[in-house]
Amino acid sequence: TTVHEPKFTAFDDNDQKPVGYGRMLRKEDPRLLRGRGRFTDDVQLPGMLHLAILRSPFAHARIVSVDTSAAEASPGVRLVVTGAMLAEKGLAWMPTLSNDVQAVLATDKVRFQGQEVAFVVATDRYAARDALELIDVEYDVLDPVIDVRRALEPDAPLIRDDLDGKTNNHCFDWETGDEAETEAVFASADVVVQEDIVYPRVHPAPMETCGAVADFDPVEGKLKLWSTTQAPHAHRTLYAIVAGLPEHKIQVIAPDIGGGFGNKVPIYPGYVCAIVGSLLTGKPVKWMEDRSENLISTGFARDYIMRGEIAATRDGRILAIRTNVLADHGAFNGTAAPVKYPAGFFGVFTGSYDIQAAYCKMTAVYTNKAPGGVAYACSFRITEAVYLVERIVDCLAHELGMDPAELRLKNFIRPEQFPYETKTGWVYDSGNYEPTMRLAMDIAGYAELRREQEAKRARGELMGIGIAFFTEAVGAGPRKNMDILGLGMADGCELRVHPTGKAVVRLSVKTQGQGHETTFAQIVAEEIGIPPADIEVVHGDTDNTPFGLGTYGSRSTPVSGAAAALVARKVRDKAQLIASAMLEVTVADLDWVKGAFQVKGDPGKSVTIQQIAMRAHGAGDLPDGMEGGLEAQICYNPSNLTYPHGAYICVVDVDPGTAQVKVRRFIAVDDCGTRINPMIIEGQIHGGLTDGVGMALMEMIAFDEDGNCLGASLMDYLIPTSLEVPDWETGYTVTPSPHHPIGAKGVGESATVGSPPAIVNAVVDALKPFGVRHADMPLTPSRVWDAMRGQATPP
Ligand code: MCN
Ligand code: CUN
Repeated sequence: TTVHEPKFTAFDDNDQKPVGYGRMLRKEDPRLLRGRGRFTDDVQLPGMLHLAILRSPFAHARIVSVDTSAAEASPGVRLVVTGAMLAEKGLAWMPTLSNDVQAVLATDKVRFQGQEVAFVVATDRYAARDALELIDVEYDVLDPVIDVRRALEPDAPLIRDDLDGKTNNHCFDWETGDEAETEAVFASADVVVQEDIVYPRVHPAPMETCGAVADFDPVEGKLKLWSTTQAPHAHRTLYAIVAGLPEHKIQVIAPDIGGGFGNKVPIYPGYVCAIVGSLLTGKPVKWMEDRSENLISTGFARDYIMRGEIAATRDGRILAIRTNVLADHGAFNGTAAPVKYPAGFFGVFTGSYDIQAAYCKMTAVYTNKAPGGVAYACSFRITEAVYLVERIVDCLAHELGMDPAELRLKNFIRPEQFPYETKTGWVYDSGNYEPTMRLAMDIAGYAELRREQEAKRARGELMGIGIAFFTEAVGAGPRKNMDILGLGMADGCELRVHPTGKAVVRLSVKTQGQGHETTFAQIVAEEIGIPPADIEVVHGDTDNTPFGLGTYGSRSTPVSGAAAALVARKVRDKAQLIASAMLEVTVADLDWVKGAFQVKGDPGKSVTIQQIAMRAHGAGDLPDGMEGGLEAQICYNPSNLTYPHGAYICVVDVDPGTAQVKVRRFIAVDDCGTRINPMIIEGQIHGGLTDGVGMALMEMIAFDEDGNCLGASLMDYLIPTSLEVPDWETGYTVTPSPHHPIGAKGVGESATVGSPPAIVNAVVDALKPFGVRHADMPLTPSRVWDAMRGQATPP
């Protein structure tokens, strides 16, 4: 099916909402919109103390001494802790999610500006912050390594001298595809195009910064931790391993979260400090970072320097793609990706095209910058992969003098080729690319836009049309290939139907704004016919939900969504047995009509799911051997990822006098398989497209040569508002996933993945009269101005 949704669509009122899938107002909104949300910073406990962190002003420096005496004497201060004190307890270092270690508090050296050096616990936030200024740290400043290329020079200062035997700043090497085969195809190709493409360091900057409240009860021996986490169960197990506490003595609660965008996947030193603070004071301790702390010290995104090469025939048949990547991982490898995938899912850089060979070689290095890398709606680095392939395909179109839409249409994987195994070993489950592309072109009025552009060019006006077509791989596991520190990427789900037919579904994933309280109720409703309003979603509390790996990589719908559908089917199967006893017919004689079982051919004889629920708990007889109750539990291990796709078209106008870029139109056609709640999907797309405008035109975390972060506030790190973005024009196609129980694919990161290349392709297209083939993000007026004058802006 292909449908063009109107720009403005009304949604059904909650009272008349359809059961199951469809547009439905979010169940969480009455709470959130009326200020009744409960975020980590809203947690208030009796006797609670407040924690503040002293951070390094330098990117690279040896710690000579730390004097905390004045801070300890400051009013309200209860505790001051340094790295040396943590080292005595064996807690100065903690494991990262990618088998590296990271300092909780620096002991020997500081390795990036903003690194945690000491913390103060005091009676209020102000007393804690004031005391930070009284801590006297003597630093011996060292030369920092800021440029990723400098990191590999033999005489570059050594950053990770804490690692045994380490003599350079090399972090890891990684490769995928067949080098020799790819070389052979390149050697015999008619046309080879090469371009150096940088995806700069950016930051997810969620509205709510990171924080935690730790409450250790010394009598029970139990730690309760409220924290801004996208993966409560994974965090709990890691705390258990590090702290030596059993998991049942740790309860991780992720309350309402004000945006995560991957920023809330890693375990940050601040969380550990809050736990230590509570252990040492015997009081609850709250830590909330401020905006600058969030921007300078928490998980960044991207920072890939990529050399892209593409080989093709003269008539535009793409043969091979090759890339060489220099990856900046900062001071510690704190990437949150499945362990066997150190570069995340960058391996899908072959995009949506049927090609003969592909190869990628990557070198990752340490630099004196904050750790992170996998964040900002990246689908595990698919943002970088899609940017690379969609930019290099446009470079090829430029060289061949071919229309970029035509070039893409000519090379798409064809529908009959699915499931399609790429040259780097990814099995795309399903796809039908051409209709998606044609729909985007129809909505855009592509041919007419090209005519308009030609007329404008003749008048010296700069208008650009950019296309990006993407395929994503989302929904990690299966657990045999994918794990985080040994924890397999599968998800549990539990469903209980109460006697009156109301239900509770417990999830291991956790929303940060994606609307899970609504959509997971809809999935269950669709399967067992109980209205979504009668289904409560419980999540974000390890004591009250089954184990699972959490929300990131748009895996909630592909993995937990499948679990929710299957657990509901399990309940329905039991309900059917009960119905057959109630109606005195065999199971085979029953039809399921949403919400009730009906005797075949006799619609008058039926029982509703609510009647069945009462019987399951009630006084009457149940079939022989059946236990009472109506509930089930499942752990879903996906057989493959899901592969959503989309076609994006962007129209920009560039002011020839000021080089200012205006995004005039943006058309996004997405295919995420079966659509659970179209309104929520649109919200996800609108948000991701806005992110794309930010990354393409405004956002960059830059550093000066001393390693000072130049994007430490929202005055310097620019994020877009409604003023910078157009009215989004969306459409969709539906190609269900064949292996997902309801055919749904993930969508939460699609727009962030697909929009930056569409916007950059549009700007570069606008600059075609200047002979420009590539310019690096963010395309600020000064960069566009330089590009128009044939100058590359230094990174
Ligand atoms: N959905 C649907 N039909 C589909 C697919 C999804 O109705 N076929 C709905 C889902 O039910 C869910 C939402 O769309 O309510 C997103 O689902 P999914 O694609 O499974 O993604 P996740 O729920 O796993 O969300 C994670 C994803 C990631 S990794 C980032 S980063 C990101 C994103 O979501 N962070 C966000 N979108 C965000 N949106 C908000 N508001 N806040 C964030 O922090
Ligand atoms: Cu890469 S950001 Mo999301 O996967 O949480």
